[in-house]
Parts: sequence; C-alpha cells; structure tokens
Amino acid sequence: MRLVLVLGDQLSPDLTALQKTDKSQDVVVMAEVADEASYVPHHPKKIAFTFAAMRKFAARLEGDGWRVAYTRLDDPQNAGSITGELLRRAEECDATGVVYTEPGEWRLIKALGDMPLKTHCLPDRRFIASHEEFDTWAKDRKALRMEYFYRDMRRKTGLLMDGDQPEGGKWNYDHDNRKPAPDEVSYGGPMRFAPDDTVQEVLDLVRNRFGNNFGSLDDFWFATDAGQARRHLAHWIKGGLPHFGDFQDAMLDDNRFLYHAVIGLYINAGLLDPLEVCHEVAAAYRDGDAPLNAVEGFIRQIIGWREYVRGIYFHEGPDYVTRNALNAQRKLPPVYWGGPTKMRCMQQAVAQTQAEAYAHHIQRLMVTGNFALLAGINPAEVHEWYLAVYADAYEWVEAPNVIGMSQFADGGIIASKPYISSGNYIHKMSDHCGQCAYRVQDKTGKDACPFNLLYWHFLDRHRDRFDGNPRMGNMYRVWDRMDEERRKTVLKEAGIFLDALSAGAPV
Ligand code: FAD
Ligand code: DLZ
Ligand code: SF4
Repeated sequence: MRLVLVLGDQLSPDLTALQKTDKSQDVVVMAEVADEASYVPHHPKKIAFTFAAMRKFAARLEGDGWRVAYTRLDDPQNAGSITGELLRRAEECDATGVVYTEPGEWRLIKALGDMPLKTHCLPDRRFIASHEEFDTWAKDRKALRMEYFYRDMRRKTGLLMDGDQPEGGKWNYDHDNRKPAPDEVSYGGPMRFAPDDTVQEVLDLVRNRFGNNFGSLDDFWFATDAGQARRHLAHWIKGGLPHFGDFQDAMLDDNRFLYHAVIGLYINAGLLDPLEVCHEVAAAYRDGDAPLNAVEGFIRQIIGWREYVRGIYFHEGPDYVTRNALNAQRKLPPVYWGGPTKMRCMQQAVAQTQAEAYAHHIQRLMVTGNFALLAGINPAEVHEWYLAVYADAYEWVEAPNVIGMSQFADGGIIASKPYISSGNYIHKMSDHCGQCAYRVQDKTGKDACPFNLLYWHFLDRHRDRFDGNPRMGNMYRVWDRMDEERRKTVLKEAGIFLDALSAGAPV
C-alpha cells in the first residue's frame, strides 16, 4: 500500500493524487503540523479555517470509503512537520511509498523530494494551464504580459467566446470597472456561517496555541466545507456579481467587502473549483443576471491573473521571493502589525485585515502595498507579512502579487511600471481621506498626506531606473516642472517622515 498525501490547500475530491490511487488499498495522510502553522505567523483565522476545512474534508473522504490517517495538532505523537508525519505513517503502515500532488510552495516541494521514501509527485490539475503550457507561452517573449496569456486562456476554456471572437467584441472591459466608491452598497457581503462543533473545537485549539499571533479569532464566519462554499458562491453571484465590475477598485471606510466575491480562500484551499466558478459566473451573464463588464472582469481575475501569477511563480524559480530590484531595505514598520498611525487608509486596511484575515485587491495593492513600495520597505518582509495575514495566502499566489505586482522587486516581470500613487488616487476611490488626520490636498507642510510626499521621493530616488520608461515620462515631466524650492521641500519633508517611520514613531 501507498500513502496519499493531502495538504491543507488540496481539499478537492478530484485532486490528482486521489484520482491516481486506490481507496481499497492506499491510505490518505493528512496532518495538522506545527511547521506549516508557523513558517510565518499566520493569522489565527487562517489557521482555524485550514484545520476546520481539513477535518471536514477528512471526514468526507472517510465517508467516500477512504482510510484516512489524520493527525491533529495536539496529538502527542505529532512529528511536527509534513515529512515527519509521512515517515511516521510509512513505518506504522509499512507503506511502499508516497503519492502526492505538487505543493504550491518551493519549500515543501524540496522537503518532499528530499524524503528518504519512494515518492511520486503528480501535477496539480486544478489549474487551467500546466507548467509546460506556461513555459511554452513565455518562451522567447520579450515581456510576459498577463493580457495576452489571458486571451489564450479564454480561447482554451471557451469562456465568454463567440466562436473565435471575444463576447461583446472586446477582450477586456477594465475601462468600465473604475468607478469611485458608491454612496450605498446594495450587497450585504459574504454569507456567514456560525461555527459548528468541528469549527468550535478548532477555534479553542487555535486560541490556545496561536492566540498571540496578529489577528482576531472573534466572529469566525468562513465556510469550511465545499457545500457551504457553494452556498456562499450562489449568494454572491446573485447579490454581488452584478456590481462587481463597477466598483472593483472602490474602498469604503465602513464597508469591508463591497461587491467582492471573498472566495480566494475557498478556491485556493480546494473547496471550490476555479473553472466551475467561472462557468457559473458566465451562466449569470447568459441568463441576463449580470452585465458583461462584471462577468468579464471576474473571469479575467481567475483564468487570467490567478493562472498567470502561478505560471510566473513556477517559471521564475525558488529565488523569486528573495528578489529586491529596487534595493529597498527599510524594516516593516509597526503600523503593519496594528501599531498606531494617523493615516486613516492604512489604519482601516490593517484593522480590517486584523479582524477578517481579508482585504480586497485595491486595499492590498494601492494602500498597504503602495505605502510599502513608496517607503522603500524590504520586499522580503512585505512578502512575509502578506503571506501571514490573509486567509487566501499561499506562496504561489501571494509572492508574485507582492514581490512582482506590488513591490516591483522582480524588476518588472509582472508590472510594466510600479503601482504607485499619491493620495489623490486613494481620495478618488475611497471616503477615507475625509476622516484622516492628514490633508490629502496638502502637498507639503505638517498636515500633508504622506503618500503625496513619498510619491515624489520614490520617483526622485529611482530616477535612474524609471526615467526612460515611456509609461512614466509624464510623472517626471510634472516633477521637473515643479518649482525647485518646492521640490526641495517635498524631498526634505519626505525624508523627515521616513526617518520617523524608521524610528518607529506613530506616523
Ligand atoms: P475578488 O476581487 O472578488 O476577485 C475574485 C477572484 O479572482 C479572487 O478570489 C482570486 O481568486 C482571483 N484574483 C483576483 N486578482 C488576483 C490576482 N492578482 N492574483 C491571483 N488571483 C486573483 N490573492 C490570493 O489568492 N492570495 C494572496 O495571497 C494574494 N495576495 C495578494 C497580495 C497583493 C499585494 C495583491 C495586490 C494581491 C494579492 N492577491 C492575492 C490577489 C487579490 O487581491 C485577491 O485574490 C483578492 O483580493 C481575494 O479576494 P476576493 O476573493 O474577494 O477577490
Ligand atoms: C496554511 C496551512 C496551515 C496553517 N497548516 C497546515 C497544516 O497543518 N497542514 C497542512 O497540510 N497544510 C497546512 N497549511 C497549508 C500548507 O501550508 C500549504 O499546503 C503549503 O504552503 C503549500 O501551498
Ligand atoms: Fe490616506 Fe493620505 Fe487620504 Fe490620509 S489623506 S486617508 S493618508 S490618502
């Protein structure tokens, strides 16, 4: 008999390793282990979600006739790591080897490959593009832009295709998806599930073991099995999807979810299948229940961005997470861990992250990400923070978004220019600024919005690298046209702000 490893983000019945083995002979191994729960200080809600979903999935497999060797975190025999548990179970069951589906992190791929056991690693077929397909697409291209990859995925899946042409005549409706924050939100947010006995037991365990990690365990409402996740999906398609496109980039001080799907955690853990989700969303368009800009925008995130960032992670290799093209060396300041700040947008994004283990894309990119990039924070530290605090964070998807898209630390593989903005963008897309101690209109002076100061400081200190970038020419022209005294004041005040940030002052 063989052992069949199922990791905490592989909770899908059609997982390759489960398809290619035999439930009448082989034994599934699942393990809650200290190594996985602490390689970064995960948000307690992320750990609780993972353990609860693992326990329910194990019960489902047993119901389907599998023998499951499940190890709980507090099991006295727990070896503390995935490989340790496999070795222990191999001896216990006299197994001839281990079959597993490729993990989403180089760290585990190496650890499993190095085990003194006969191993068989299978590809993860829950994705649309295989590694080979992505590498073939990437070969000989000067730039690996998502848009062209996305079109290939549309052709491959047939999603929103009218023959060989895109539905509606255009591939991308992003232009229609940038409306500022609405006055009222008609969707009440994600479906919430009261903790059942399994979840409650896990919450007690996690509170006991990880209660000091950044993040609150209060009011846990995530779905923890496929049935619940599907109910949430149907709820969102009805109430959230129709406006998803319009307000995709908006932020509201007192609404954490707006029209976002909040399904990244379910898809990434295996509770929902990405392609099935897209087909349901496309059906809503065909039935006239959601407009094309919303449906195309959503499908692009899944078969475009999600597949593309995975392709980049595996294409670029294990050293990707250590890249630091802009040589940013400042330490991650306390504000990211809930330390006091006068910046309303940062305070809100971090507070909601602490409460929910969730922030939506624009909060991640244009608030916490933008600030880290402008302030020159070390990308490895930024990467670890994102990997720790979001319930949907696994390295294959988090690292390209952080190291590449958000911090430009890969030197421009993912982003053709850095995602930076002054306070103006946040002001346009949100209602944070009206409640901020800083003044977004002020470009200099004691109340000036820090984003305004840091924006120019960033452009000025990285002039050598970005001056020739045709997409950034306008920014440098505006800077150069500014009065010299004003430029000096901006740089001086930005420098004072950065020194205060480094000193740990509540900025
Ligand atoms: P929605 O806005 O409703 O989008 C729907 C789905 O599209 C998401 O659930 C996700 O599966 C997919 N998607 C959208 N954008 C992306 C993207 N850029 N890359 C991959 N998939 C995408 N996503 C993660 O799944 N895990 C992460 O750890 C993660 N870290 C991020 C870090 C930064 C700095 C940034 C800028 C983005 C990150 N993203 C990450 C992408 C995106 O922000 C989240 O997928 C999204 O916010 C999850 O919330 P949602 O389900 O409500 O998404
Ligand atoms: C995220 C996570 C956590 C917190 N705990 C476990 C665990 O105890 N056992 C497990 O099998 N998986 C866990 N995971 C998910 C893994 O970290 C994930 O499989 C790898 O990071 C690869 O994506
Ligand atoms: Fe953020 Fe600046 Fe607006 Fe304050 S004024 S909320 S710091 S963008």
